[in-house]
Amino acid sequence: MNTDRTLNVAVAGATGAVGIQMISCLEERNFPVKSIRLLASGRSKGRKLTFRGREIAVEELKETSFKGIDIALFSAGGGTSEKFAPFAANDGCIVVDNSSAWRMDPEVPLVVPEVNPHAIAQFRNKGIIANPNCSTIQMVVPLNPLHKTYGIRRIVVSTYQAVSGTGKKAIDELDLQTRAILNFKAFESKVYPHTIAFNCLPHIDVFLANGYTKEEMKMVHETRKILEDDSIGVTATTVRVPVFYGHSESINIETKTKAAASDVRALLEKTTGVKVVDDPENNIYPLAIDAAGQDFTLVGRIRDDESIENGINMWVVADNIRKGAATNAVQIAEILAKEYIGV
Ligand code: 25A
Ligand code: L14
Repeated sequence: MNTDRTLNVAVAGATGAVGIQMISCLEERNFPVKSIRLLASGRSKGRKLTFRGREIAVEELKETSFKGIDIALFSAGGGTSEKFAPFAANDGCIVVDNSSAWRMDPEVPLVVPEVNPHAIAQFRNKGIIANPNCSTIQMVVPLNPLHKTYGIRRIVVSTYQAVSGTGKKAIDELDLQTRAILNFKAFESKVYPHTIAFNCLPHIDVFLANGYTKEEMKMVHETRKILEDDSIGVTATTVRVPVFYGHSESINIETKTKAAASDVRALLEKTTGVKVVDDPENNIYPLAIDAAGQDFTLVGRIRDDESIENGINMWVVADNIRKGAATNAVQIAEILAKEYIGV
């Protein structure tokens, strides 16, 4: 039992799009921080970031950075997590990792607090807890109560993903390209293989041998792991769209027993973390620009799929940097602190 009731925290990848949001979430949610260590690559060493009104210098992430740290939030890319998370865990620090490096390791829990908080207990295996992919998180939050009540047989999902998922450099690329095109100026594509401004790219993360992208297969495997049911069929098409913040998803679900759209709406209205935004007569439905900056998963356009017996369609939107990454990681850290560390 920790009697002093505050923790030493580190953020690895602190200067990135998600890292900066993690720092804000720790502040906003009043996480019990005793000290905070901000880590990034050597490029950012000495840069100053603010936490609770105090300037803190960024340090270079090293194997020895985690001595005396209780919880570390990682968001510095898969390679960095793969290399450094074991050093942190070895020093007794619990890692909440936002990269894809550890998610499918059978010993590492993959957690969305509204769905499978009990899995956090498995942090004891490796000292690591994985934060799921942003597109998976916002999908399982509303689908979990449907699966529990009606049983989900199959999911067909298409995503419309914001550039902020790729990090800061992609936010800059969309901004620069949009301005260049509107001003008839020349521009380059450095982050994505094609122009993202005024375009849609059916390509997120790398292509795999089966013709799907890695992002699409993350949605398949991670959904089954979080809902703890390998029998659920999942097929995904993930698309990058010229939006800065907020991923949108068109989700088609086939259930085992009949779920009418009105039942689904009623169930989702009492689901934690979900806000039903569904009044089409008044042009009200979930929008990326409304989801950005808050933590709810917005669900609307809930309707029966009239082409099959037990089918439902919905449109689901969330802030990919907040609920899709930073907020979810801080929620996990809160449960760890309260229920496992005793703070
Ligand atoms: O490796 P992956 O898996 O392909 O991941 C690629 C990127 O995806 C983002 C994140 O980008 C990641 O680096 N990312 C990962 N998961 C994400 C998620 N779920 C996600 N984005 C959204 N949702 P990012 O730019 O937003 O953040 C990167 C952070 O990681 C730090 N970092 C990188 N390598 C590191 C490292 N920290 C420790 N050790 C390493 N080896 C990075 O710090 C940042 O905090 P930084 O100091 O490298 O970057 C500071 C700023 O410098 C700019 N920059 C980036 N690359 C270069 C660069 N400047 C010059 N040359 C470069 N090559 C950026 O603007 C950055 O903000
Ligand atoms: O967390 O949008 O696995 O480019 C890696 C790709 C996050 C989104 C992850 C993107 C994703 C990212």
